[in-house]
Amino acid sequence: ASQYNPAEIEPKWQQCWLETNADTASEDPNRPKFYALSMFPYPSGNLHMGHVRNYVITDVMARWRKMQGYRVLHPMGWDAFGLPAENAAIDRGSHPAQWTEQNIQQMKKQLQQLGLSLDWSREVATCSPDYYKWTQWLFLQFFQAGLAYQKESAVNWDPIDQTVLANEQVDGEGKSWRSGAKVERKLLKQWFFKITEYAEELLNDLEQLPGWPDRVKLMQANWIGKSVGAYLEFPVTGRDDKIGVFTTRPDTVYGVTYVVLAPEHPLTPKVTTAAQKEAVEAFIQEVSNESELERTAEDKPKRGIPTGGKALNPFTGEEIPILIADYVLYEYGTGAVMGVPAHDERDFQFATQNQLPIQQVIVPEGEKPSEKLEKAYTESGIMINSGQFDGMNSVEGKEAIIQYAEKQGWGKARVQYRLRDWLISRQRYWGAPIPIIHCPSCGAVPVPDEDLPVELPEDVEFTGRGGSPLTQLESWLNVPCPSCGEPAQRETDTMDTFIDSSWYFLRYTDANNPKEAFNKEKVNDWMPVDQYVGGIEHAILHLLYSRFFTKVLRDRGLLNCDEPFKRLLTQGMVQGMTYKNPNTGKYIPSEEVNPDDPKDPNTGEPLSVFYEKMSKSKYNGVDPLEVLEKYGADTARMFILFKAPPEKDLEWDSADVEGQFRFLNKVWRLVTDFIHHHSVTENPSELSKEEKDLRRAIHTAIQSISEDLEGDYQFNTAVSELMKLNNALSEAKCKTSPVYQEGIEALVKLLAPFAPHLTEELWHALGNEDSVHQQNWLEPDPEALTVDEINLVIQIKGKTRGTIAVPANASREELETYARESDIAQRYLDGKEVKKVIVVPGKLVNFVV
Ligand code: ANZ
Ligand code: ZN
Repeated sequence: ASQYNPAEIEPKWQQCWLETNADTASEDPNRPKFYALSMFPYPSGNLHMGHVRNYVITDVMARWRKMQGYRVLHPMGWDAFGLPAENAAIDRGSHPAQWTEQNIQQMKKQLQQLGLSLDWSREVATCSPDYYKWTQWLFLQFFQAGLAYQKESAVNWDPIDQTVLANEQVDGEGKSWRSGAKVERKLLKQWFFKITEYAEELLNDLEQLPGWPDRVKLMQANWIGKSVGAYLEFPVTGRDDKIGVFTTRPDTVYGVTYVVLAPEHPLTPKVTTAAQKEAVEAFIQEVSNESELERTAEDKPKRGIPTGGKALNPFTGEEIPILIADYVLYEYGTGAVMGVPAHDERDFQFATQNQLPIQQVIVPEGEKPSEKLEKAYTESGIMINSGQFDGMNSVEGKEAIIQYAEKQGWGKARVQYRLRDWLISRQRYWGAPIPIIHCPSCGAVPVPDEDLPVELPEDVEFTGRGGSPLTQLESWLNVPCPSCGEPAQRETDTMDTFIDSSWYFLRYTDANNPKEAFNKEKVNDWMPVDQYVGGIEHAILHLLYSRFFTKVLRDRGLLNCDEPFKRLLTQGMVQGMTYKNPNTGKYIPSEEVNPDDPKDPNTGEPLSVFYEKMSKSKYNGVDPLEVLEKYGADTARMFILFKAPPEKDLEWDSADVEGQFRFLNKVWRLVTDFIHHHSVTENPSELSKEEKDLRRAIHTAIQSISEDLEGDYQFNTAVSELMKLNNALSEAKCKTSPVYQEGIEALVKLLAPFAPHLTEELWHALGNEDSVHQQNWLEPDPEALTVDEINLVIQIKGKTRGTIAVPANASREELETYARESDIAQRYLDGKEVKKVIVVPGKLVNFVV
């Protein structure tokens, strides 16, 4: 028999599947649908192992569901707008479109080498005008719904990339996620999407998602950040203004000893006295360059100064000072807080530093107020020093204070979300232009539908300075106003690429429609996505934005579903063996290290060896192409699936890759041996014990593998079951029995979603003309699973003396008789008096003597 040669069979079948459109989604209305989706890649140029793992996982699901009789939609595309293309243009002078297109072609070829059952007829690239025409059209849907608006706002400005960054693109140290530059604050007119209008639904509907990891749902809930409390007003002494605050602890309002405004608050200059003016202005200047994170860092001293102004606490009738401080954020709540140092840690710290009075109004149940508080008491308790509310439990006090405030006209109940509106403007070229024309008389006018797409002009220069090249291209910029015809100017901002990826899964359902973003029937037919697979790094933003889009489009009548992704799997990371010099902190490439005695080649110091997420800077990456070349796609797939459950991290291990290659070779030999050497004899009327045992092994494999896939996609245990089945077949004696043939065919079919090329080749070698991937998934035969004999353990005084084979359905009495009459019992009992017999059906009989 010939050798297993993946280099020969893999390209052959890939070509065949492509030519026969084997993976085009069926639209047969009689089949249930299954929409399997991988997060689409950014076309950086090369696939990495993380991509490979992601797509292989989704592919097994797609192939398996198809065998189960589903019509499967399994598409792929490119998240193709974004900074790297533009940076490459600046560095190398290549146009972003060209750079992107080249990368797409290269990565597409690599994807095809993996044997993924993708429907390429639905391929999308977000940078193509056929796609972004609809991104722009959707923007206008938001605009018409009042969900897209412009606002002057302090933004995160990246001084290197010369662009605005979303809050999420600024890391914990206030640096740009991409350029690493220290982010500055700058005032600019920006476009926003009103995601806050959907905050409540985005939070509540997480409950509709039992198929999502709890961790992801928690991250989303925290991001939305719902707080329940009150809005209370403090009149400014000597003015008509009132300072409104948001508080989660209205029950502490009698303990308010000052109020604090964010320095940027519009009331700041109004309440500031002449004596404090200079100091206040200097302070505002200082704070303006601090990032939000710096301002709120817990371990940092809270800085602030008095404005000289005073306000009235309407509850106590006391006059209290108004201060400004950096820890109060203008963008959250009302941008002002009531200071309760006795019961809030930040306020305690601030009051202590600034010699502000501390007034206790809550004590733990059964305790007296302390002489001097050492730290803030932040729990609930009994209200004191609180007028008519004294003695009340503070939990009930919250409600009572809100009611009282409402009656007096001092405030009301309020729910506050941490979520902010989504800043979508980017001062960049390589994105979808925002389809708006600014007219001096009409304001922001939408580009009429028939003029979409607003195409990116090609004749621009990429200098890397001064923001977007679009602002410099007069011929593109100047257009007549669509409404009044007078000279007007195009919006030069492009959209955040997260917008492109917030609806690509909808476009796949009708990817080639030139007239609509997607047809309503088609989108409703395929949506929601049944299984989404991707990295945990998208747990918050991409998923939240996609959920938001889905809800807005539902409310616009464009589709029916509430949630886009029914089930979500966040696959674990692929980690590589990493060598690091613990003294210098330097990572050492593995080629330079002797694995048996890892030492720094430069200094001779011993290295630490561990697994870490693969990355270029750590020299611990494994290039997928090298693995494909050496072993083929099927081995790479098998290793990835076998090595760890999909949601867990995976440690790359070449010995285990080798192991999977050997396993596939065994399958190859087993099946080709069968084809060449064993002709199957007539069907016997009754199966021998051999045959029955083998049949049980076959159907146990069918049952276990189906369960592994059906439950939580436990591919690793499914592969173990496949190995067991392979062993059972190679050890079987009845190689000319029809049962053996059944087993060989079952092995090929069960292995098909995992190793699609090898199984296709073997399936054809077995004499079949159709594809193994079009076969029906197997059902276990309950009759084959029944065991007709079990091994019964015989014990004397609890000590195991041996086992005997007995019918599986024997009764207690029969079991006892079989045991008594067995040679083992005869030998050990040897006439002794049996005091008691313990029978555990299915397991053992114990004689107590
Ligand atoms: C008085 C008070 C007393 C507060 C107390 C807490 C404990 P979350 O849960 O995050 O919503 N706060 C309100 N707006 C703020 C802003 N713009 N910048 C900084 N802090 C702000 O927290 C709400 C609490 O954070 C509010 O309740 C307010 O302090 C503060 F014993 O009011 B609290
Ligand atoms: Zn006009």
